[in-house]
Amino acid sequence: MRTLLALLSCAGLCLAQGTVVLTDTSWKCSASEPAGWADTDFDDTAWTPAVPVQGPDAHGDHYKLPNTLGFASKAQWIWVDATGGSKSCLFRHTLDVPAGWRRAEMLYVADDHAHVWVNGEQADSYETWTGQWGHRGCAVFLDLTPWLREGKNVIAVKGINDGGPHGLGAEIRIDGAPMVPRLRGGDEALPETARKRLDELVKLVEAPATRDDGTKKLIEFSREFGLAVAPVLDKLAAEAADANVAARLGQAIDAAVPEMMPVVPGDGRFAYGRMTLAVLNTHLYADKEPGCLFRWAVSAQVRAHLDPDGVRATVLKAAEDGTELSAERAVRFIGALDFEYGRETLLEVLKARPKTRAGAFAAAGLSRVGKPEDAAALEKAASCGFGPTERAAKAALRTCGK
Ligand SMILES: [Ca+2]
Repeated sequence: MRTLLALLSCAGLCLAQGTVVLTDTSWKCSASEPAGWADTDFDDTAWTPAVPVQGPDAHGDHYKLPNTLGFASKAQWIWVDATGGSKSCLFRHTLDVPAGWRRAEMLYVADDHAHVWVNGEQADSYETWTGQWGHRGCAVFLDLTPWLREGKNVIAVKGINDGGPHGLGAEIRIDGAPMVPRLRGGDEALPETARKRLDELVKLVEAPATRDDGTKKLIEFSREFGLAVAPVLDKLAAEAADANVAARLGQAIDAAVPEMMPVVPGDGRFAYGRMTLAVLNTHLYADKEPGCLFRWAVSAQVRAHLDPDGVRATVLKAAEDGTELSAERAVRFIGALDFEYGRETLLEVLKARPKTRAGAFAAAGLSRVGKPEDAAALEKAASCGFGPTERAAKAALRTCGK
């Protein structure tokens, strides 16, 4: 109990650092792919240290790793060789997870693709073409709680380069400061003027008076509120019957992009961190993005602060009625959002789909926001027969003080 109190006290009073793993020369690499290479007990002593590489940095500050991760991370782009002679690269990193751990997060990005295994189980994939490259926070947020265990763990990643720049970048935190800053109102709340403009924006997106008027205003708003509305603009542009409207939209978006892509350090909050429910819906039901893009998580959190009922209804619908993929994405949103009122949704998904990835991520989410009264559902999930859910449920039970 004393340990628990100390942990809680530290979490509340300071930014606990916990265990932090960054991509750097401590990772091991191989250009060839031996059998069993992602397994925990694979012998990687002959593998070489990862080589820090330039990655896509030459394309501009927007592509630098801190910008793609969304904060001033000290992680480095790494690969098996400096020149990128190898089209694919296997990475391994061994880490010790302390007893009683409760939360584990990974934020990662790759040029061009990555597949992530934890202790031999595939946990996630990253697709560069749906990664919103060059946008602050375009990395994917992966909750590692369903896969980690106390003691020795191995994170294994297969990076694939389609050509040109190459690299993998990641930051992992065990019981560290949450990667998504939590909104609590007060000083962090958006000003009333911004709230009014957001309401106006939502109306424009959902029912513009005329397409031309609506799109013009959307462009103005997009400059102010950032990239969260860009997909809506793209959609409108694609649908515009009037080719001139589409052309003007395209030009306007191109002109606005440099303004809308804040580069780290900038201010502490993502300037594009606003979204509409329509955009959130589009993302939840997208059929390509496998993970939870970090910038969308931040955007959704800001939106959730403004419109908790709207976000809850939108995410809950995807979690309950969607496909396995949309359910997983919805749950991963709630987990990344770290907002307490998502707790009931997580519980519902955990009960309805315990033996799925969505269920595993739901249990993981409860490791952040769970309460003692969740213990019965979590105890049931902790012996459901699906390893990822069982492990995450046990971590959540520790959060709940059980
Ligand atoms: Ca590339």
